[in-house]
Amino acid sequence: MLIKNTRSKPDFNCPEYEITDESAFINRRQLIKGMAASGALSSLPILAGKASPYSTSEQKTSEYSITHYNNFYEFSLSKEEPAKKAKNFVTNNWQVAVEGEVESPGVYDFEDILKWVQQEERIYRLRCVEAWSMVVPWYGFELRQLIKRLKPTSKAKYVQFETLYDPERMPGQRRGVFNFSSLDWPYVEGLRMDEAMNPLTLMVTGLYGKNIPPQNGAPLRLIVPWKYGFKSIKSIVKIKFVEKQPVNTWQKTAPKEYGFYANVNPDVPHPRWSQAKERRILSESLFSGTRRIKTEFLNGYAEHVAHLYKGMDLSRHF
Ligand SMILES: Nc1nc2c(c(=O)[nH]1)N[C@H]1C(S)=C(S)[C@@H](COP(=O)(O)O)O[C@H]1N2
Ligand SMILES: [Mo]
Repeated sequence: MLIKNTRSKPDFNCPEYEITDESAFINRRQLIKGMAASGALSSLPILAGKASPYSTSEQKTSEYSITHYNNFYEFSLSKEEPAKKAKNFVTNNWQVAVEGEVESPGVYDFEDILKWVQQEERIYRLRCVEAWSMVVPWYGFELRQLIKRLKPTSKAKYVQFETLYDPERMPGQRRGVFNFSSLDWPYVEGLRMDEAMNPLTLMVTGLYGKNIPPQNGAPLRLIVPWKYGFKSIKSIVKIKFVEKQPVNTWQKTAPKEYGFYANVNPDVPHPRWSQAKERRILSESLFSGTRRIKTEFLNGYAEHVAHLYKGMDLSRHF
């Protein structure tokens, strides 16, 4: 189910994107030869831009599992329910407020933000703190493109994000009979400025060649692939540049169990369970289509981001 949206679909030349690196390389060489002959070399960067050095070549999780096994507490506490309960979540005329230590504060139309940035497909791992993981062909843009455009001031040390608060449209935000609601809304997350500026940090608008479905965080969500899934906040309506480290929702809910950094780390156990292994969900079956594998430090992205945490005690800054 795809929400009807005025914005154009991601324009992949090959939506399946199934070609291997090797065949892409061969095709590219043949193309270069062909283009050199025809004198059309100038069109090459379009092709080169498609093979992101950040993408993994691991087997992708099925589109069905990615869109039917979700964590989205604004809709439900169960993982099967968000797909059903978010089905009619309409994201037309979405706006994003930009606040705080920034030269260009304001309320921006999502459609306009898309005009400022360059979008591309990247295949990233998503690793939940509950020890399941997926490999997802995301589509979106580097957060740093947006940050550069908004021009934070020198006081901005962190970026804070907020999800929509609208109990009418998000049933998980309504209070029950005991006036109890699962989390303190709105859902808040944050990154240190250098983490936000890292090229791996994506603002996601699509997956599997389609607009991102509501249960995965339409129309705009964060993906920080070296951190546990809860950092990757969905359905963003506010971006605030701040001086002090924000308190994120899970840290506020259970400070002994969840910290600000939430870097994937097999050597730092969660207080109630080991984090050394994960269950990779691949096919549509959550029972047979999974594989138990070792979790990698920084979710396998250490070469790109380990330098951000040099000299920090990662068991203390969990
Ligand atoms: N606003 C909001 N963002 C959220 C969550 C949530 O409940 N609300 N869940 C987080 C968690 S715990 C995970 S693992 C990922 C799941 O993303 P997915 O459903 O696209 O796989 O979203 C994260 N972003
Ligand atoms: Mo998660």
